[in-house]
Amino acid sequence: MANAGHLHILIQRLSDSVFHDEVKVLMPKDTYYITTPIYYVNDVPHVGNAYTTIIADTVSRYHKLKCEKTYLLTGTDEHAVKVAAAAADKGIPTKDFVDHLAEQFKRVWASLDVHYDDFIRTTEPRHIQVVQAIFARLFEQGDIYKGEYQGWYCIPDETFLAESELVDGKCPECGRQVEWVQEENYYFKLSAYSDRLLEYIESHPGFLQPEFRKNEVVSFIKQGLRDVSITRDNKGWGITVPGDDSKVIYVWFDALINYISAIGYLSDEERFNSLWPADLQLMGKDIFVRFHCTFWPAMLMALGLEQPKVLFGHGWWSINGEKISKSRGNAISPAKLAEDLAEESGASRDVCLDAVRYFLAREVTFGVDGDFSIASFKNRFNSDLANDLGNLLNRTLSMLNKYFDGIIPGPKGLSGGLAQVIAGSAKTAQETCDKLEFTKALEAVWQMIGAGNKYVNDQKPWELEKQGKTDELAGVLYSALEVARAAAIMISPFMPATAVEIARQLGIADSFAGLKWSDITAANPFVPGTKTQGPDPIFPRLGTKKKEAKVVEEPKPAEAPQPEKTEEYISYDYFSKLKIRIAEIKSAERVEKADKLLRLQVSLGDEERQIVAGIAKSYEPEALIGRKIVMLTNLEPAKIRGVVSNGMLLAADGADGGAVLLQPEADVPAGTKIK
Ligand code: ME8
Repeated sequence: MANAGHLHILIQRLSDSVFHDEVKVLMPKDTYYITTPIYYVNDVPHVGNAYTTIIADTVSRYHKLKCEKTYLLTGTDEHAVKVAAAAADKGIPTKDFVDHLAEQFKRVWASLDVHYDDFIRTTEPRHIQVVQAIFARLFEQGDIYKGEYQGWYCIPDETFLAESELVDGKCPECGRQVEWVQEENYYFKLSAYSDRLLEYIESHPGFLQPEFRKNEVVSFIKQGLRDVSITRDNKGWGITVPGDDSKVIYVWFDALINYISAIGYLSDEERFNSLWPADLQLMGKDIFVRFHCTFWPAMLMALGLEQPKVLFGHGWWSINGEKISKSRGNAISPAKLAEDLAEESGASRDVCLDAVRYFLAREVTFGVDGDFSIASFKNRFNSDLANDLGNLLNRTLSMLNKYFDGIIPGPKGLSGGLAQVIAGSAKTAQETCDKLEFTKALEAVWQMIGAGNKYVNDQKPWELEKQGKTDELAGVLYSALEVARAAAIMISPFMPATAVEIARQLGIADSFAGLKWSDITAANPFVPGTKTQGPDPIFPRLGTKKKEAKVVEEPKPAEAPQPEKTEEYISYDYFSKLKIRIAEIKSAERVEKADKLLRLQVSLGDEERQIVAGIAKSYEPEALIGRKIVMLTNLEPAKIRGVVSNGMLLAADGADGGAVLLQPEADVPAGTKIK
């Protein structure tokens, strides 16, 4: 261990080099700054971690839509004892292990359409340097001191615990075994901040949300705060104490600092000032009271920094009534859920992912606990998405096709009081989103969608057409289209891909990305003559896999005319998007436990692909090697029975219900285009 003089000099140097006490011109804060917890990299993310991150992404998108600059930070917490233990379990060097998992987290967030602005890893030098500098400074100013720690430590929760806090000798939070720790350690003087913390919380309503959790914090502080041991013996993993290599810094002291190290604290003053204080720090209730509402604010006070505007501790998801846990094998991955749903419903994977995002925001009041069950998820999919939102779009576009060749008439203005309905819904959705009341915001949007559907039912456009009331008919369809457009804007923070798909079908794809929240109520938003696309039902009802089955038109009372059976045409443009090529089969094998499926490796000349094809009943795998087939190459990759299929083999329906392969009449090389 370094001697005291040496330590003092080192600390002095670090502290001097990075602290700028005499702050010069302060740049104003101009960006809405949101953080998620940084997740432990002892495993891949599950629906719980995804929940916080998806909500953070939704909030960020919502503020962007309101034309605010936003900044979303997420990342990984890599120095925990349990992270090193998980690496050791797998026999992988800890650094390699965390590098791999950090990449996994990034991939998962990308697959969930989460757009973060920065991803901080606590093993990055930019973070380590700030943690050490802060340690040095707080040591120097007396907020950190050296002492002997004797007590308990819970590794899963990475928490120091007093004897009196244990329940039946176990961790009060997670109920697991604790380990006895007796070490000379450095302490943070948390006890000195009790009064200031209470005073701050009481004088800043809204600082800790939801309100009922604030009360928990207040009673926790009132029970009396003990100083926190903020180092552990150095066992080869963690940020070392500056000047004392025998110790590493306690993972929570290290981790909390990410919220400021990532945005330029001590390295880029201008950037830091444009972002701090954070507008919203999100986390689950597990790490709310002790860490984020007590330790973190006290650390900020010690550093003389402003407090975040809102610390929000949301509730806990269970799955089918059970705690989410790897050992129970119930840790749902939202991306996998979306893929399974896509396979089951025939909807696109992105839309199914949006359905998961929608469910998480809609099902449970933000702040309280919720239960995730596939049954309730499917229920919402069918009722809210397929029946309400999908139906409004499909029926309107379908009638527009039939009566007006798919061209938006206008400008028509809104009839049936729908202007007020849209304005009212936008107002409520905004007020509630601002208060993080997402269930209420989505309810307001769905009330508007319901009003749009009811309006179409009441106006009976099919009768107006029969009566030759073309102008009125145009007005009705126009109004319904405006409701669909307003819904697309309002849902875009929650369901970004779906919103874009609605915009595409409405023929407004080009302008959609530039729309703002205030455009929800723009007068006559459609350029007359706009050609709509589709309808291409976005949410096929579960249980009706075939997409073309669900253009749900008006309910048909006896007097309603039956829609004519017409061929559904597609434009050449649409067709030209299909990339069909000749492929050559290189290998073929049966897919386990799927008697109709073959896994094929095919060559497209310049690349190899794997596809899954339902031809096992008609062809023996061996007979296929070297055979040329026709393949749709730009179909979204999908997992079929757990096997990735990257393209689709095209075959004719055989008379016996089997498949008949298509073959070019003359030999053409693999990769040849078909048009
Ligand atoms: O605590 N329901 O990381 P962590 C809802 N590294 N949210 C859940 C959840 C569930 N069942 N399970 C997890 C850590 N979460 C520290 C944080 S921050 C400076 C350091 C979410 O990987 C929720 O946000 O254990 C919770 O707070 C977080 O994941 C815990 O992630």
